[in-house]
Amino acid sequence: MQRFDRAAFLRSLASTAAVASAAAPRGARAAEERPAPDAVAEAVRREFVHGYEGYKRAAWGRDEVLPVSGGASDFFVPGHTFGLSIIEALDTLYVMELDEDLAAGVAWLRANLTFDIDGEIQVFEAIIRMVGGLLAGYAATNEAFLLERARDLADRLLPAFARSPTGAPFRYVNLRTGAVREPHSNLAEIGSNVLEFGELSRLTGNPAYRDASRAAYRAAIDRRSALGLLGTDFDVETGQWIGDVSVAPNPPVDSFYEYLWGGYRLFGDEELRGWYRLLTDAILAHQTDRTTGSLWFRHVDFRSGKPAEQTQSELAAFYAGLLAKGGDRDAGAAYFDTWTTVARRYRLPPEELDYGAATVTDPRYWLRPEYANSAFDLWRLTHDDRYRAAAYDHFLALREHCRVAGGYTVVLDVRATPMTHGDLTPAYWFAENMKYLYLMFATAPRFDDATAYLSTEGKILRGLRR
Ligand code: DMJ
Repeated sequence: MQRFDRAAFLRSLASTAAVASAAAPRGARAAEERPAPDAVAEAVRREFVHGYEGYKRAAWGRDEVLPVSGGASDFFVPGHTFGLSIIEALDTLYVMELDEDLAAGVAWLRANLTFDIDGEIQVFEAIIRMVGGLLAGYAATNEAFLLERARDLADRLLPAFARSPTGAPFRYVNLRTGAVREPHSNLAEIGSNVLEFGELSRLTGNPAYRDASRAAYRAAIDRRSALGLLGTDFDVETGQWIGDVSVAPNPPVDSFYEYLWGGYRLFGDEELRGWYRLLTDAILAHQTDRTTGSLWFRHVDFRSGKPAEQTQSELAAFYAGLLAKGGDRDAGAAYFDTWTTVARRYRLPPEELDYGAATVTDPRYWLRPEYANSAFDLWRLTHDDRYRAAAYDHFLALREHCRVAGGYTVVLDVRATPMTHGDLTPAYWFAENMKYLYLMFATAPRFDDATAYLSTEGKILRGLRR
């Protein structure tokens, strides 16, 4: 395997970071031009409440609200709701001290939430959103039934792992029968579960959940190329990669790496740390692209390293924070600068760009949290005011372009003025965007910054104070 020359990489990065910072327009409101941190936190909290009130009015108990039309939609199983937005909101309500709403949400879940449904569910989304949300809700409230429902759901998801010859999970499972479907999966769906399953194993004393996660990781990582890179899509029945490209850190890979690092941080698992380092070094060695003067991550053939597409998804913006958490702080800062330049140019970061051609390939802004997530991670690590400045600008842009009378909605085209609206508050908005922004500015006595660890869906799995 080719050795990664970390020193040379860091030297090249120093010049990239300088270019990116110089290129980034000033414009960000410095500390003295912004309201005091507590006032910013209060403004963010007000906007979260505005969104949650919209959900309560139009869609209470349904998975997601359509804030423009006043309708509602199901996320997992057509015709069945899990109250997903409530589950996603639990720990946000707790840290923001919205206790009446938290109590009402817990009461709704106690009365209505069941997973004994003859319906198929997407394993990955169920784990990060619902197992994680229920565990964070349990951490916030100590309500035993929330842990019990998380365990019940995880038990119904386990056949997706157990019935796979490789250990990497099938994508869908029937909650009642355990029937599995769709072996063609991808890294994010295979490897974004160790935080929720590990925590569940710790809380219940049953190692089955954590063991399933580690087997899934092994199935993919054992099949890495000689360069130390992984593919993107994977057949969980045959153990073969589908296609030749590594799109990391873009989806559908993204949180695969986030969970390797998180599994080490949460459970002290050194093997996960070793894998994280090995695979991250390969990405830094073979996928970084500084041809535009900013730091991007290029798609490559994972066996040969041959460069492919230069598209970049907004979902990859989380990687700035992950790199910094994992010890590559300069690379994380440079990648965050890249996304700040994008955010300032378009006001909100578009869903996808071709950075080589300097074009927007998908102009939507789907209320994505990844840019705020990285600002939050970098702020927690560095306490450098530039991250608060970027976060505050982002908050103002969100409020200006996504706020509607019924809450917060997705944007169809960030290039239009005014921006054209869709009609959805994705449930993750209640878990992520406003929580990251709030915690960057708030005193938040219920959040222990020193010990806190958040999942890819923004669930505070550790570090809530009761
Ligand atoms: C969220 O569900 C999570 O952040 C996930 O890891 C990636 N995508 C969405 C939001 O964009």
